[in-house]
Amino acid sequence: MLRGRPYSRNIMSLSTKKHPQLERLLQQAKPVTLGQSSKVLILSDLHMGNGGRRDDFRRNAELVKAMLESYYLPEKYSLVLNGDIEELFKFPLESIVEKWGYLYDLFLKFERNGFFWKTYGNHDAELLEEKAYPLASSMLKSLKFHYGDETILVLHGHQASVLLWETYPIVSRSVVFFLRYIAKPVGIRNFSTAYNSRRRFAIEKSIYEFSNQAKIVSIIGHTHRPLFESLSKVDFLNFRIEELCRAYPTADSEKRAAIEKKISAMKIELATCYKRGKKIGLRSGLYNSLTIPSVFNSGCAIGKRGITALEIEGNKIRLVYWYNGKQSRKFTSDRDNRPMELDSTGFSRIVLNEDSLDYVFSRLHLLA
Ligand SMILES: [Mn+2]
Repeated sequence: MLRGRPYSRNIMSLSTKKHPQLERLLQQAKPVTLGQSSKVLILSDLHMGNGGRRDDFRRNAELVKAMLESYYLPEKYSLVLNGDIEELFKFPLESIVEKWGYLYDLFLKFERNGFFWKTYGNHDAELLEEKAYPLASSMLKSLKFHYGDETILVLHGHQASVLLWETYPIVSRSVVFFLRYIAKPVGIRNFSTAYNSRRRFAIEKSIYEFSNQAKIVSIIGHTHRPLFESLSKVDFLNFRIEELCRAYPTADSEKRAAIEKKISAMKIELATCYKRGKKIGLRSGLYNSLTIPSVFNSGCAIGKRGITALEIEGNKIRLVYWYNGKQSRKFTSDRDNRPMELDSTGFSRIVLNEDSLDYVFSRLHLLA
């Protein structure tokens, strides 16, 4: 009668072996317990260079300094830098430390709020072994937050790549050589960050599958594409428009007007996303029908218009966007969130999306 059981268990054990490297990163991750009053900022992909023209970080350096120094540090946040903080494919470490040394001091100050950790990415993998590196004592391969009985794995995400040079430090060293000494003089621009949408999608999909199997939430960076509850901006807009259309028939006239306004704003936003489709990697369809909210991505800190980041505050998780309010257009959020201006800096923060971790894990356990 029970004949079916061992068979299905076999299938299970086969499928967990599909991602041995991710499994190892989960097992060996540094454990950190989160409490109801914990506050954590997760930032990734700063790609700091030497401050010159080819340094993609340069344009947002002031913003990063201001948000860390005047907001997250006094607000008592701990800090996780989730990989690709230095751009070692293009610049030697010494030139980066020389230019951005004051930021290293600032990062380390977050230890007094609780903790400061830095995971390695493919562009800064060398630093795992580098003893003379200013942040050496904070370097990790991955870390895991314990939230009650639940686990949130924080890793850069390149480990899910099938490309050897993105995954293994030894292979990447020859790539570093290629990029620094050959690609640079010849003028191949952004060779290393030219992620096409198929590759991004493959990485997101592996981490999505793995997280669902392990019944954990993963927080990644690497692809530079923000994800909240496994949804990209395009997915999110589609879902929200769908929800609003459903709410419309039963709404009163005042609410209907509000819904109409929201939908037309989101349609414009969506059209803009499709127009920029190639660049942002439109590929979607991680899911058959139901979305399991198991993957979050902090995006990156080298955006032309601003920076995305993830915040955990007690039982809440948020995707936030920081930008220069004097230069960028006013940012609209469907959630009626007002931007918060940071004193007189001209920089603003807006919450793009927020949910409770209890909701996230309930949904994960019900659906995965
Ligand atoms: Mn990366």
